[in-house]
Amino acid sequence: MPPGRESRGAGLVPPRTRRYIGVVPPWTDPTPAAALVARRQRLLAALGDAPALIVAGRPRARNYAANVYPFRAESHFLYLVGRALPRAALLIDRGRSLLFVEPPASDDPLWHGEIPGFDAIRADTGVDDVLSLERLGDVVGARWPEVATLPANDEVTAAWQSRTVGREILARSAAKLDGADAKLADAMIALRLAHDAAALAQMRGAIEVTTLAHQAGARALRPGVREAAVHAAIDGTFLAHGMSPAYGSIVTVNGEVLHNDAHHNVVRDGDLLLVDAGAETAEGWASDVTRVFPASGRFSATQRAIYDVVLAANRAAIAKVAPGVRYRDVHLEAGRTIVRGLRDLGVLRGEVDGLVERGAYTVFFPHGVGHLLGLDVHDMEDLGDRAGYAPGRTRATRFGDAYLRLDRDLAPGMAVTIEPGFYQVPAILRDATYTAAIEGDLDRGALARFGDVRGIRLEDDVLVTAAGAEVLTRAIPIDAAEVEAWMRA
Ligand SMILES: [Mn+2]
Repeated sequence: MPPGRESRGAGLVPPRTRRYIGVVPPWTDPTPAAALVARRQRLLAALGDAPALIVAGRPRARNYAANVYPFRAESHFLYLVGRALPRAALLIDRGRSLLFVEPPASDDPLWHGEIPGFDAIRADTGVDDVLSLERLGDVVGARWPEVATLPANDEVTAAWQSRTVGREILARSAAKLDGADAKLADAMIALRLAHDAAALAQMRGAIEVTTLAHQAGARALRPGVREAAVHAAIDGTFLAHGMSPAYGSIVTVNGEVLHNDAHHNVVRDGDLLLVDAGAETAEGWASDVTRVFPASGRFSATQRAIYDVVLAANRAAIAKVAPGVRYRDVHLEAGRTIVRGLRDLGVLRGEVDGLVERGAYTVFFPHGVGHLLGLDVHDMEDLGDRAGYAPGRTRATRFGDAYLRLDRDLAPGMAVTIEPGFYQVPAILRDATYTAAIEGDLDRGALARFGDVRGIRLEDDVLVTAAGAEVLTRAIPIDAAEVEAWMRA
């Protein structure tokens, strides 16, 4: 459905009437203790008597120890504890949840203000008890070999955690999960694949701020500005609402560079600006949205033609999202729609089926149609493909399809992105490795007419529901005419 006024979600006032940066910001409430208790109980039920330790991780130094990057706790810890407590560890054992935290140093109140006491943390998180981290060894005793853990985010942190908690914690890069660790990972995956109401409240909050951010970016855009100015409007909106970027915001006139992190280019009249930016709440819940804006405020005819092909792929893929549908088939539906659209524009020749079989879409759409979304923008990819790929399924070997990050049967409560694209990547188009299979079907003269389109990606966040799908990002205009109107608003 086009994102008209009537299609906006309950509680979302149309952005035109809601310019409340610095007035009454939508500030996502912390996940209530009762919801955290319920998550831990579900994990307990899955693990039985097996003890599990989930660590928060530690702040990482930028240069010297006292100057650290903003602390971002491990996502499994955030899922179960909801608060970013540096160096803390949650022990699930014998039916109880024990949270071990580092007691404040005597001069911490000087540098950091008053620190919440153990009782306050217990009430806030609903754990059975909060204890000093140094007691963890005594509580676990001789049972360390039985305690399951999950890999930490780097080797330094893993080594630090191992020393602190008393058993080896694997660095993510070296992780080969087995035994109790694998069982814990699978239990966490099962829990986190189906988002509960509290998770969805966080994600909806992130999306609401992302909506404001994209609009702020669209309003900052005009010929002559630098990408950096639009980037600042977007990330500034996240910060103004107590959130942060869920990943490095992509704001670029070179949309064909998939993960472009440069922001120095001056935007010219006639450019398209690709914006892939999503907010993350204080608890780590993410959104992930891509839109494409014409610098002049109007798409050219050629830009509009390709835009509508990508939009058709976005809509066809979303229309396919429903419980029981294999996500790979959603990806293929997007690819097929891209092929049909390019054939109708004369860029490709021949039958759609044959073109799809030969991978014609991968030349222009060389990535997967999306991924899981939740606490991580690629949710649970800290566990590799264990979360994204159902047991027995593995990545395709063909270029393009091999980048598909998710191949599960969809189920209610899953959140996924749908993000087809069209890119003219010189490194692909000039290399027969990628184009040989379709060279005879590719009209390069026709393609050249679309030279003012370097990259277009249209990404929505979609919740799988019992009835089918809910587009969580529907308040962000995607229809080309509505995007143009939004820029003028
Ligand atoms: Mn994405």
